[in-house]
Amino acid sequence: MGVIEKYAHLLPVTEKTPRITLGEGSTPLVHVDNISKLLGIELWAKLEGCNPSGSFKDRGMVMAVAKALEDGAKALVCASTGNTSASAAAYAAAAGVPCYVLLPAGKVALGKLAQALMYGATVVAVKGNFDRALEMARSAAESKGFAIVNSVNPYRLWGQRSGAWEICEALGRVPDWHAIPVGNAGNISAYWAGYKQYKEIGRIDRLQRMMGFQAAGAAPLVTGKPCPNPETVATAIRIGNPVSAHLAKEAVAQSSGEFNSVTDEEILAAQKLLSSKGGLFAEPASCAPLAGLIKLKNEGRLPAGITVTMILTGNGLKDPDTAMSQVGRPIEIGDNIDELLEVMRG
Ligand code: AN7
Repeated sequence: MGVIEKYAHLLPVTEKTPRITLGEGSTPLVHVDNISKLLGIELWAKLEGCNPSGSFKDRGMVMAVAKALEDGAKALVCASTGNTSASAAAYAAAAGVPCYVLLPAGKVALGKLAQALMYGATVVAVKGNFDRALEMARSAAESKGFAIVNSVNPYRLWGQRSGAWEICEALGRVPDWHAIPVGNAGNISAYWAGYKQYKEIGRIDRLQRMMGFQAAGAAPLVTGKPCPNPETVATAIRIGNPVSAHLAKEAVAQSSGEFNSVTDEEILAAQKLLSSKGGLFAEPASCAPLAGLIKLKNEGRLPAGITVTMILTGNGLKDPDTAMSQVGRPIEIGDNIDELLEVMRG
């Protein structure tokens, strides 16, 4: 059952809203044993890379596209650092509507680009950063009367609330900390709204601290001002002027949370650790929270024994180039057993 059908009672859907789905949502929440021990906490990872297009974006996209269809939209438009475009293109393909995606030229991970093209979207590479591409997408959507499916579309954040509901259902309570990467700041805002909604209807009895993590080269919510030239290896969160900054600030303030930044080196080290000790391969942006937890632990600011959920927002397969830049190459041998046994001697 997809997000719309499963949570129709909590979402702004009507009987006219088409119950489209590609099987999004209901992603696993797994206890990361080795890294929990390393950090002295109970660390849970929400595997959003298990969504149909490989990222959390599908939860909100299914709602945005369903509502666009309900309203008779002729086409979808988005700007994206990659995952939104992959998700929009997938749902547009299934719904049979044209989709235009604007990407910052040369700054989108290979897997995401392959997806948008394979799903059949019209892909436009803009010589500018994401923030500029989003301005252009909004303006084009308005003049053409097409539906904009970035997180400025309120239905996106509605659908993304479902991640919070699933965490409460899986844990039977809220975590102490909710650790999440922050780019355009929609997801942290959606999770906060989702947790608050669950508290209002009595499904949980308290709320947790919202801990947002940004890349040091694109950390407007940490520095408190827009970043004109964002730069980070975590291209998904290479965003200098988040459209949902106000909502994210509110989430952090209301929950006594924090924004923290981590360097690219810390992000890549966390990605390698998560893969090699946790068996979980997430894209660089998704590893900003783990990098941040490690940093807070080193600074003596990670309380022992707390329960932390971290959202692994995108699949590691999305960005093979960054992964390959960190690891060695396979050991090449001839097709004979002696050479193989030599390798296995260690
Ligand atoms: C893997 O696809 O903005 O703070 O255009 O792909 O809600 O923006 C992606 C963002 C975190 C940040 N992790 O979430 C886009 C885009 C991954 C992401 C984020 C993104 P928001």
